Amino acid sequence: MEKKWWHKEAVYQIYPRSFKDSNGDGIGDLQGIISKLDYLEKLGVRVIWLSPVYKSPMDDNGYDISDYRDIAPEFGTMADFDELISRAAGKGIRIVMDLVVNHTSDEHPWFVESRSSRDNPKRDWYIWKDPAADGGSPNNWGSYFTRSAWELDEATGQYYLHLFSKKQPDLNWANRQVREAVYDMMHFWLKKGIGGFRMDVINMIGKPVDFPPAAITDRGVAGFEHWANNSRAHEYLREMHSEVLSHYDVLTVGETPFVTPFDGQLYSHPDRKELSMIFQFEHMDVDRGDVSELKKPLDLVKFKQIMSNWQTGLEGRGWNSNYWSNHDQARAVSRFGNDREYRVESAKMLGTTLHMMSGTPYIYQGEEIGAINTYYDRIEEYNDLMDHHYYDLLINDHKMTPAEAIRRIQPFSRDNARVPMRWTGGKHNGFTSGEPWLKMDGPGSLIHGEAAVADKNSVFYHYKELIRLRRESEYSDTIVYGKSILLDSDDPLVYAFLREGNGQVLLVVSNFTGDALTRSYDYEVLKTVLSNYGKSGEAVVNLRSLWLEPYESYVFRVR
Ligand code: TEU
Ligand code: CA
Repeated sequence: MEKKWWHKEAVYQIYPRSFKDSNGDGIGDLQGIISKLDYLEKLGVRVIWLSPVYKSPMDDNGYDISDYRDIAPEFGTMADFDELISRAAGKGIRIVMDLVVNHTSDEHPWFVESRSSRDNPKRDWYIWKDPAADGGSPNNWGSYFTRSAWELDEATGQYYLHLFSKKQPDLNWANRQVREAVYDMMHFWLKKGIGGFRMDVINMIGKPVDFPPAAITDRGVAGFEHWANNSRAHEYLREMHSEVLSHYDVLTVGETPFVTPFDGQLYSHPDRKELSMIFQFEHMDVDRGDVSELKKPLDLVKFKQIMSNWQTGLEGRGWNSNYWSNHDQARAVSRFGNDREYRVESAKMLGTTLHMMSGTPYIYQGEEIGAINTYYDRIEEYNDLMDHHYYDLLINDHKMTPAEAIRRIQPFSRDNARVPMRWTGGKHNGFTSGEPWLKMDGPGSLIHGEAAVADKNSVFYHYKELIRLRRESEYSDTIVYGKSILLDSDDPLVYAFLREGNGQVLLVVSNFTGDALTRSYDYEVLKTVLSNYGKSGEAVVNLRSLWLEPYESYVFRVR
């Protein structure tokens, strides 16, 4: 496999609204990010993925864009953005932008024109259909944020498609002018020297020619068999690669719900010239069922099988991107670890497990200090439009009480990750001098950046070491390019795997429980490369009878 700069980096994701507010309006902004570059440099980060900062009515916090070539005033100006790029470059940090082009905002001038009349030249830039014979929606497709994916436009008597909110109409990628407008806009940002793009739901851009009804309606979002991974999405991505991406040395990561490792090969095999890597979602479903279900306990055997299938599935045939959390998911330590008795231990254990895998690891802001979930008791306190949609379904379709509904919203709410970053102790944790846009008090207030940086044993320094091990240690080559071999796949409590290559064998062992355990491995320890209990470097470990403390995790060099 040809080596790429992003193979050995970890990517740090910033959700700008919640990172750092510089002017007291309660909303994070670009100057706030600039003021924290030293912190990121200290962590060792060389790549930042910035969630959208473009001009937007903020119906979905920036994933609804009304001008692709301007910055949202609440985040700053284009001058602030240019300053961010150059200050980051000064520290060797690249900025990867979010590219949201499956849909625009309904306030984007393209859509305003498109909806103005049936014969407007931009009518075909979006997906307009006549009502069904009974006057209802053109088909039964569902949306992530509303019941139907179709919204009637009274003035022109047609429906438009929106796989997300009705303020996020889907672009018609079958129209060559749309694709050219997107490619031009990508060149605009790439010429500023950005490090690449994270592409929002990019596997949904290829819609079928005939818009058939959904047959699978008991899982996913009705219609996904037609609009997720349609062969046209691959066609457009290859065109985008040849017209835009091939001219730059950049990282591209597609966000792609409903994919298997085989889809992963199609999107990320270098010879196919589509993307560098994709975010898969299979492991995000292990503890999560239908909207009406409570959070399930983690089934570690299933979880390992999924991760391992991706590890081996893309070996030599693509590239993985690995994550436990992002701005749409709960906090990793609250979800897969134990955020009460073993917060620090389990946060480090999760970090070790992820960063020792093959593929580019992603760190979501706050994960590096072991930030935890924040639960609200009333739906009014939640900001996320998806929570409000789910609440409506739970109350009105599933006939639940408000208390029953909230119990289902709390563990998975996207607001868990969107609660602003905590930098210091005291009022609003140094995020803002004003009132934060999302309520941030609660037990999580005690966990903040200043405390983490001051404590040599904090999660922060563990992550710093994980980033260093991958990029610039004697184990780099094995961590980045070694083979992955899952051990004891049936073990429901411990996640153990080998990384082999470059004449080395690394053994990673992680206890996923709050109980002490012993396990046996048929290897001899040459060195303890990493421990989350402060035992790095010690050589006297007997793997025939390995004692593991609660959430204990090791990386050994073995033979
Ligand atoms: O997410 C798409 C998506 O699949 C999520 O909305 C999903 O429902 C969520 O992960 C819960 O599991 C992308 C963005 O990441 C998200 O923030 C946007 O809201 C969405 O697209 C629309 O642009
Ligand atoms: Ca601000």
